[in-house]
Amino acid sequence: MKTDLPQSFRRLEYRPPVYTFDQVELDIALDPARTIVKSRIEVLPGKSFEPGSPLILVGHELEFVSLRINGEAYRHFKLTPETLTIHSLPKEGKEKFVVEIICVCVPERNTSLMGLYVSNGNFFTQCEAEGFRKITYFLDRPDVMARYRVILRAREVECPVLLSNGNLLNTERLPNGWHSATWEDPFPKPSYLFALVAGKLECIEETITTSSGAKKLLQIWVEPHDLKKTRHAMDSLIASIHWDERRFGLELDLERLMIVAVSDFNMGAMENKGLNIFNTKFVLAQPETATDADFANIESVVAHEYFHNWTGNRVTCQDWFQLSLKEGLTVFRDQEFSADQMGSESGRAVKRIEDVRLLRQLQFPEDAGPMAHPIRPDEYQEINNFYTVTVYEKGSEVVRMYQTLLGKEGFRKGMDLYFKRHDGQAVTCDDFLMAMADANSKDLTQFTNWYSQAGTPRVKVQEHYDPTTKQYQLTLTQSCAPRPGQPEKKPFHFPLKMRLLTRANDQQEQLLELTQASQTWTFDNIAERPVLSINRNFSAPIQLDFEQSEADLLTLFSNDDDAFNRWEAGQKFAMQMILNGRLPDAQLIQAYRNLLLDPALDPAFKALALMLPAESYLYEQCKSVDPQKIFTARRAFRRELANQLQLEWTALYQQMQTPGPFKANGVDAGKRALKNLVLSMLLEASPAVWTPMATHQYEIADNMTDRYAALSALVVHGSRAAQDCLIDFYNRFANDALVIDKWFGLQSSRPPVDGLESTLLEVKKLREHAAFKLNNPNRVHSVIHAFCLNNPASFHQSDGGGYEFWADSVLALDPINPQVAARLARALDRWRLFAQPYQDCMKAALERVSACQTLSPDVREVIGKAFGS
Ligand code: B3K
Ligand code: ZN
Repeated sequence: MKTDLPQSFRRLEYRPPVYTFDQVELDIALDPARTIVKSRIEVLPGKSFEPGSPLILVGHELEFVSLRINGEAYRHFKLTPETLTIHSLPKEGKEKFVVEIICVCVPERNTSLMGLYVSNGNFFTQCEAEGFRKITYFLDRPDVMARYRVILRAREVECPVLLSNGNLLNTERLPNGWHSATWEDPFPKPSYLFALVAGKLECIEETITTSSGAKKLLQIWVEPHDLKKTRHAMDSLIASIHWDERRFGLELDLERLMIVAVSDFNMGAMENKGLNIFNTKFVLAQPETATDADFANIESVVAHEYFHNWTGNRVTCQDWFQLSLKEGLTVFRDQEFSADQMGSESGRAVKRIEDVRLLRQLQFPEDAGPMAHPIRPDEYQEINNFYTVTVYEKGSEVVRMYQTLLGKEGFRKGMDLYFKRHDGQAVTCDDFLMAMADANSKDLTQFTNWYSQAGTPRVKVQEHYDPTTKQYQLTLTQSCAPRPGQPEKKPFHFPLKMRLLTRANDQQEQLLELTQASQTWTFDNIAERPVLSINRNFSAPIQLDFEQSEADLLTLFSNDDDAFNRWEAGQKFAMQMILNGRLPDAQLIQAYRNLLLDPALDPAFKALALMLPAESYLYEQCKSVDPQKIFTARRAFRRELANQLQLEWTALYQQMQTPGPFKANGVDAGKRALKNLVLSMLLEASPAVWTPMATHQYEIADNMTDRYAALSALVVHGSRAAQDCLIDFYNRFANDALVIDKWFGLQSSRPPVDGLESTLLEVKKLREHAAFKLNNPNRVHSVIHAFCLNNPASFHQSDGGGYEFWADSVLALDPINPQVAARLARALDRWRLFAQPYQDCMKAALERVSACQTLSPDVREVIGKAFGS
């Protein structure tokens, strides 16, 4: 049979496993060219078992050596490139039997970074979602949970350190310079949580006491020269452990918890049981080499992986369609943790604003494009394509809505019941919803629509105030555009926080629950026309259609007691002006001035309030996008702001200095954020005066935040001084891969500057640079992804040059690393939204990629869907 159509997996086709595994023993002899994997698996009938069923194991790119059943060589099996099917099983498979398999894999040739691979001479694994099948034949699905005992063998000089999940049972010297370590994980786990690490690594360690009084060993393993950069990650880990005890009553269940850093890694980090593996980017930090943003990201990723120990590992997913069960929930938990770490209400608001900015910049476009999917998708071709901002960030918003609807205590009750019911199980999003509903005796049936419907819902706001009756009426009407495969939508259940702002200040915040297509609320005894503050703290992940007058927006921007909505009003005002090609007028400038001068506001909040909406978010407000027009309007708006507020900038640049030794805390970080935003405004307004100042800041900075910000401002403004500083920067940090990534990224992200050559030309040169490597995801991201996904005005050239570069890059990356290529392939998702000539140029580039006969399933799915809607 000819099957040209890519294979799709469907949620509703889920069947429980025919067989399941009890005890698994792995004996792995590590060799970069030929790793021998011996497995011994105790097999039992599973929920879908029928006598005589064959046992179908999956394997990928493995060399099969031998099979034994119950200790005997066995020949009733069939091998295909992806499966090992064992039939005629003893006793028709009704009783426990033991399968022993020997197979071989080749880590040094594995550039996909899934399964077992080599990085800088050390061995690492990545098994989520389906990487374990690249190590041995297995039931590689999350609903098969087994207990693992692992023997690792390697040459001692090359691999002095041998790590796997759980507890270390013993180590042994072996003949010929080999040695071994035996690890046992007491907790049953799915194969995606398996991990091993071996090589020349060193660690810092701490012993802590958890809430029950137990002592736990924490270790962070890195290459020896990076040891001095691990303190912040360790502090973040300890803080996360204590936070989870306090907030959710969840304690670390392991005797030892290890974090390992690796420089070749497809994503941020991975929560393998007891052995979290991290991209170096999310572990290593020192003030001289990492920015405040890096410090904050490390804190949140360390927390995220730690929190998975309960939400993901102890309770895992039945199948990959349920991914948001663990990811949405764990993102919510890490967001709450980071907010709590900020230490103040305004700090919390800053964190909330950052999270919402990200959602709008990345997730809203995804939800409106050809890859749109509900947080629990119904269909996928390649699961790796579904580790998306929708599953993660919108998933987190959905979890946040439970907390808004049920209150913090109600949410905690739901979490407690979830663990009481499902500890040790592989479950579904429905199970989570039922735990929340049952613990609070609340009917959440309608809430399931958040799991099944894609697209950002819109809520239209209509208000009417009657001065004679003193009544205020609010009508909210919801809608959600059709998405691929979902022509009609059922109404969502929204928690909408709102408050009527009056001069008498006599109205409280309220929570409205919008469940119908349209609903009206009447408020009595409102002495005069109020100003509506709605969707406070972004209580629901929606787009509001609300034609609020500029006067009302200004009132909110100046006075709203909800810090999020205060920020929001400024964004909305600026957005409307930019989209209409207007410059900030005197009243808006005055409002910005007041905000900048308000001593009660956090510097970090001010910095966010002065940041204009991202271009990608502006695109989503248009019917047909002219990227150059939007770029020009946004830049003009910013220039005007820069010019009009020069006096304030100059004063702030001084006031926001943080003298004395560098401190990575939130207060100082906020000051640096504002100071550096101000520096770039000053460079815009009077380059002659401020170029030397920026260069000076670059030179004397004792920390990466200030050094990088000054360099970035010089590069973005096309200052002559930028070139010398770039050379200096490279030479200073030539041995620090993560800093060199910044050097590349900075140049690839430069927006167009009049009189300078295009960033595209620069990026092509960077691709030829001796330090550029196509097989290192961080480096590729810093050059190619930064340009194609994060530099819209340079990427969207009217001659289509950016798209040509994109197509070349996708085709070059795909054979090396399909996941990295597929992520890049997403850069043209929204092609139909663009005006001509952009749209036709994008289509031509997509067609060129699509014509390649050997695309990976990852890229094939993304390109196929781009044409599909
Ligand atoms: N669970 C991992 C992501 C795995 C991605 C596989 N392609 C990281 C995380 O979300 O914590
Ligand atoms: Zn996660």
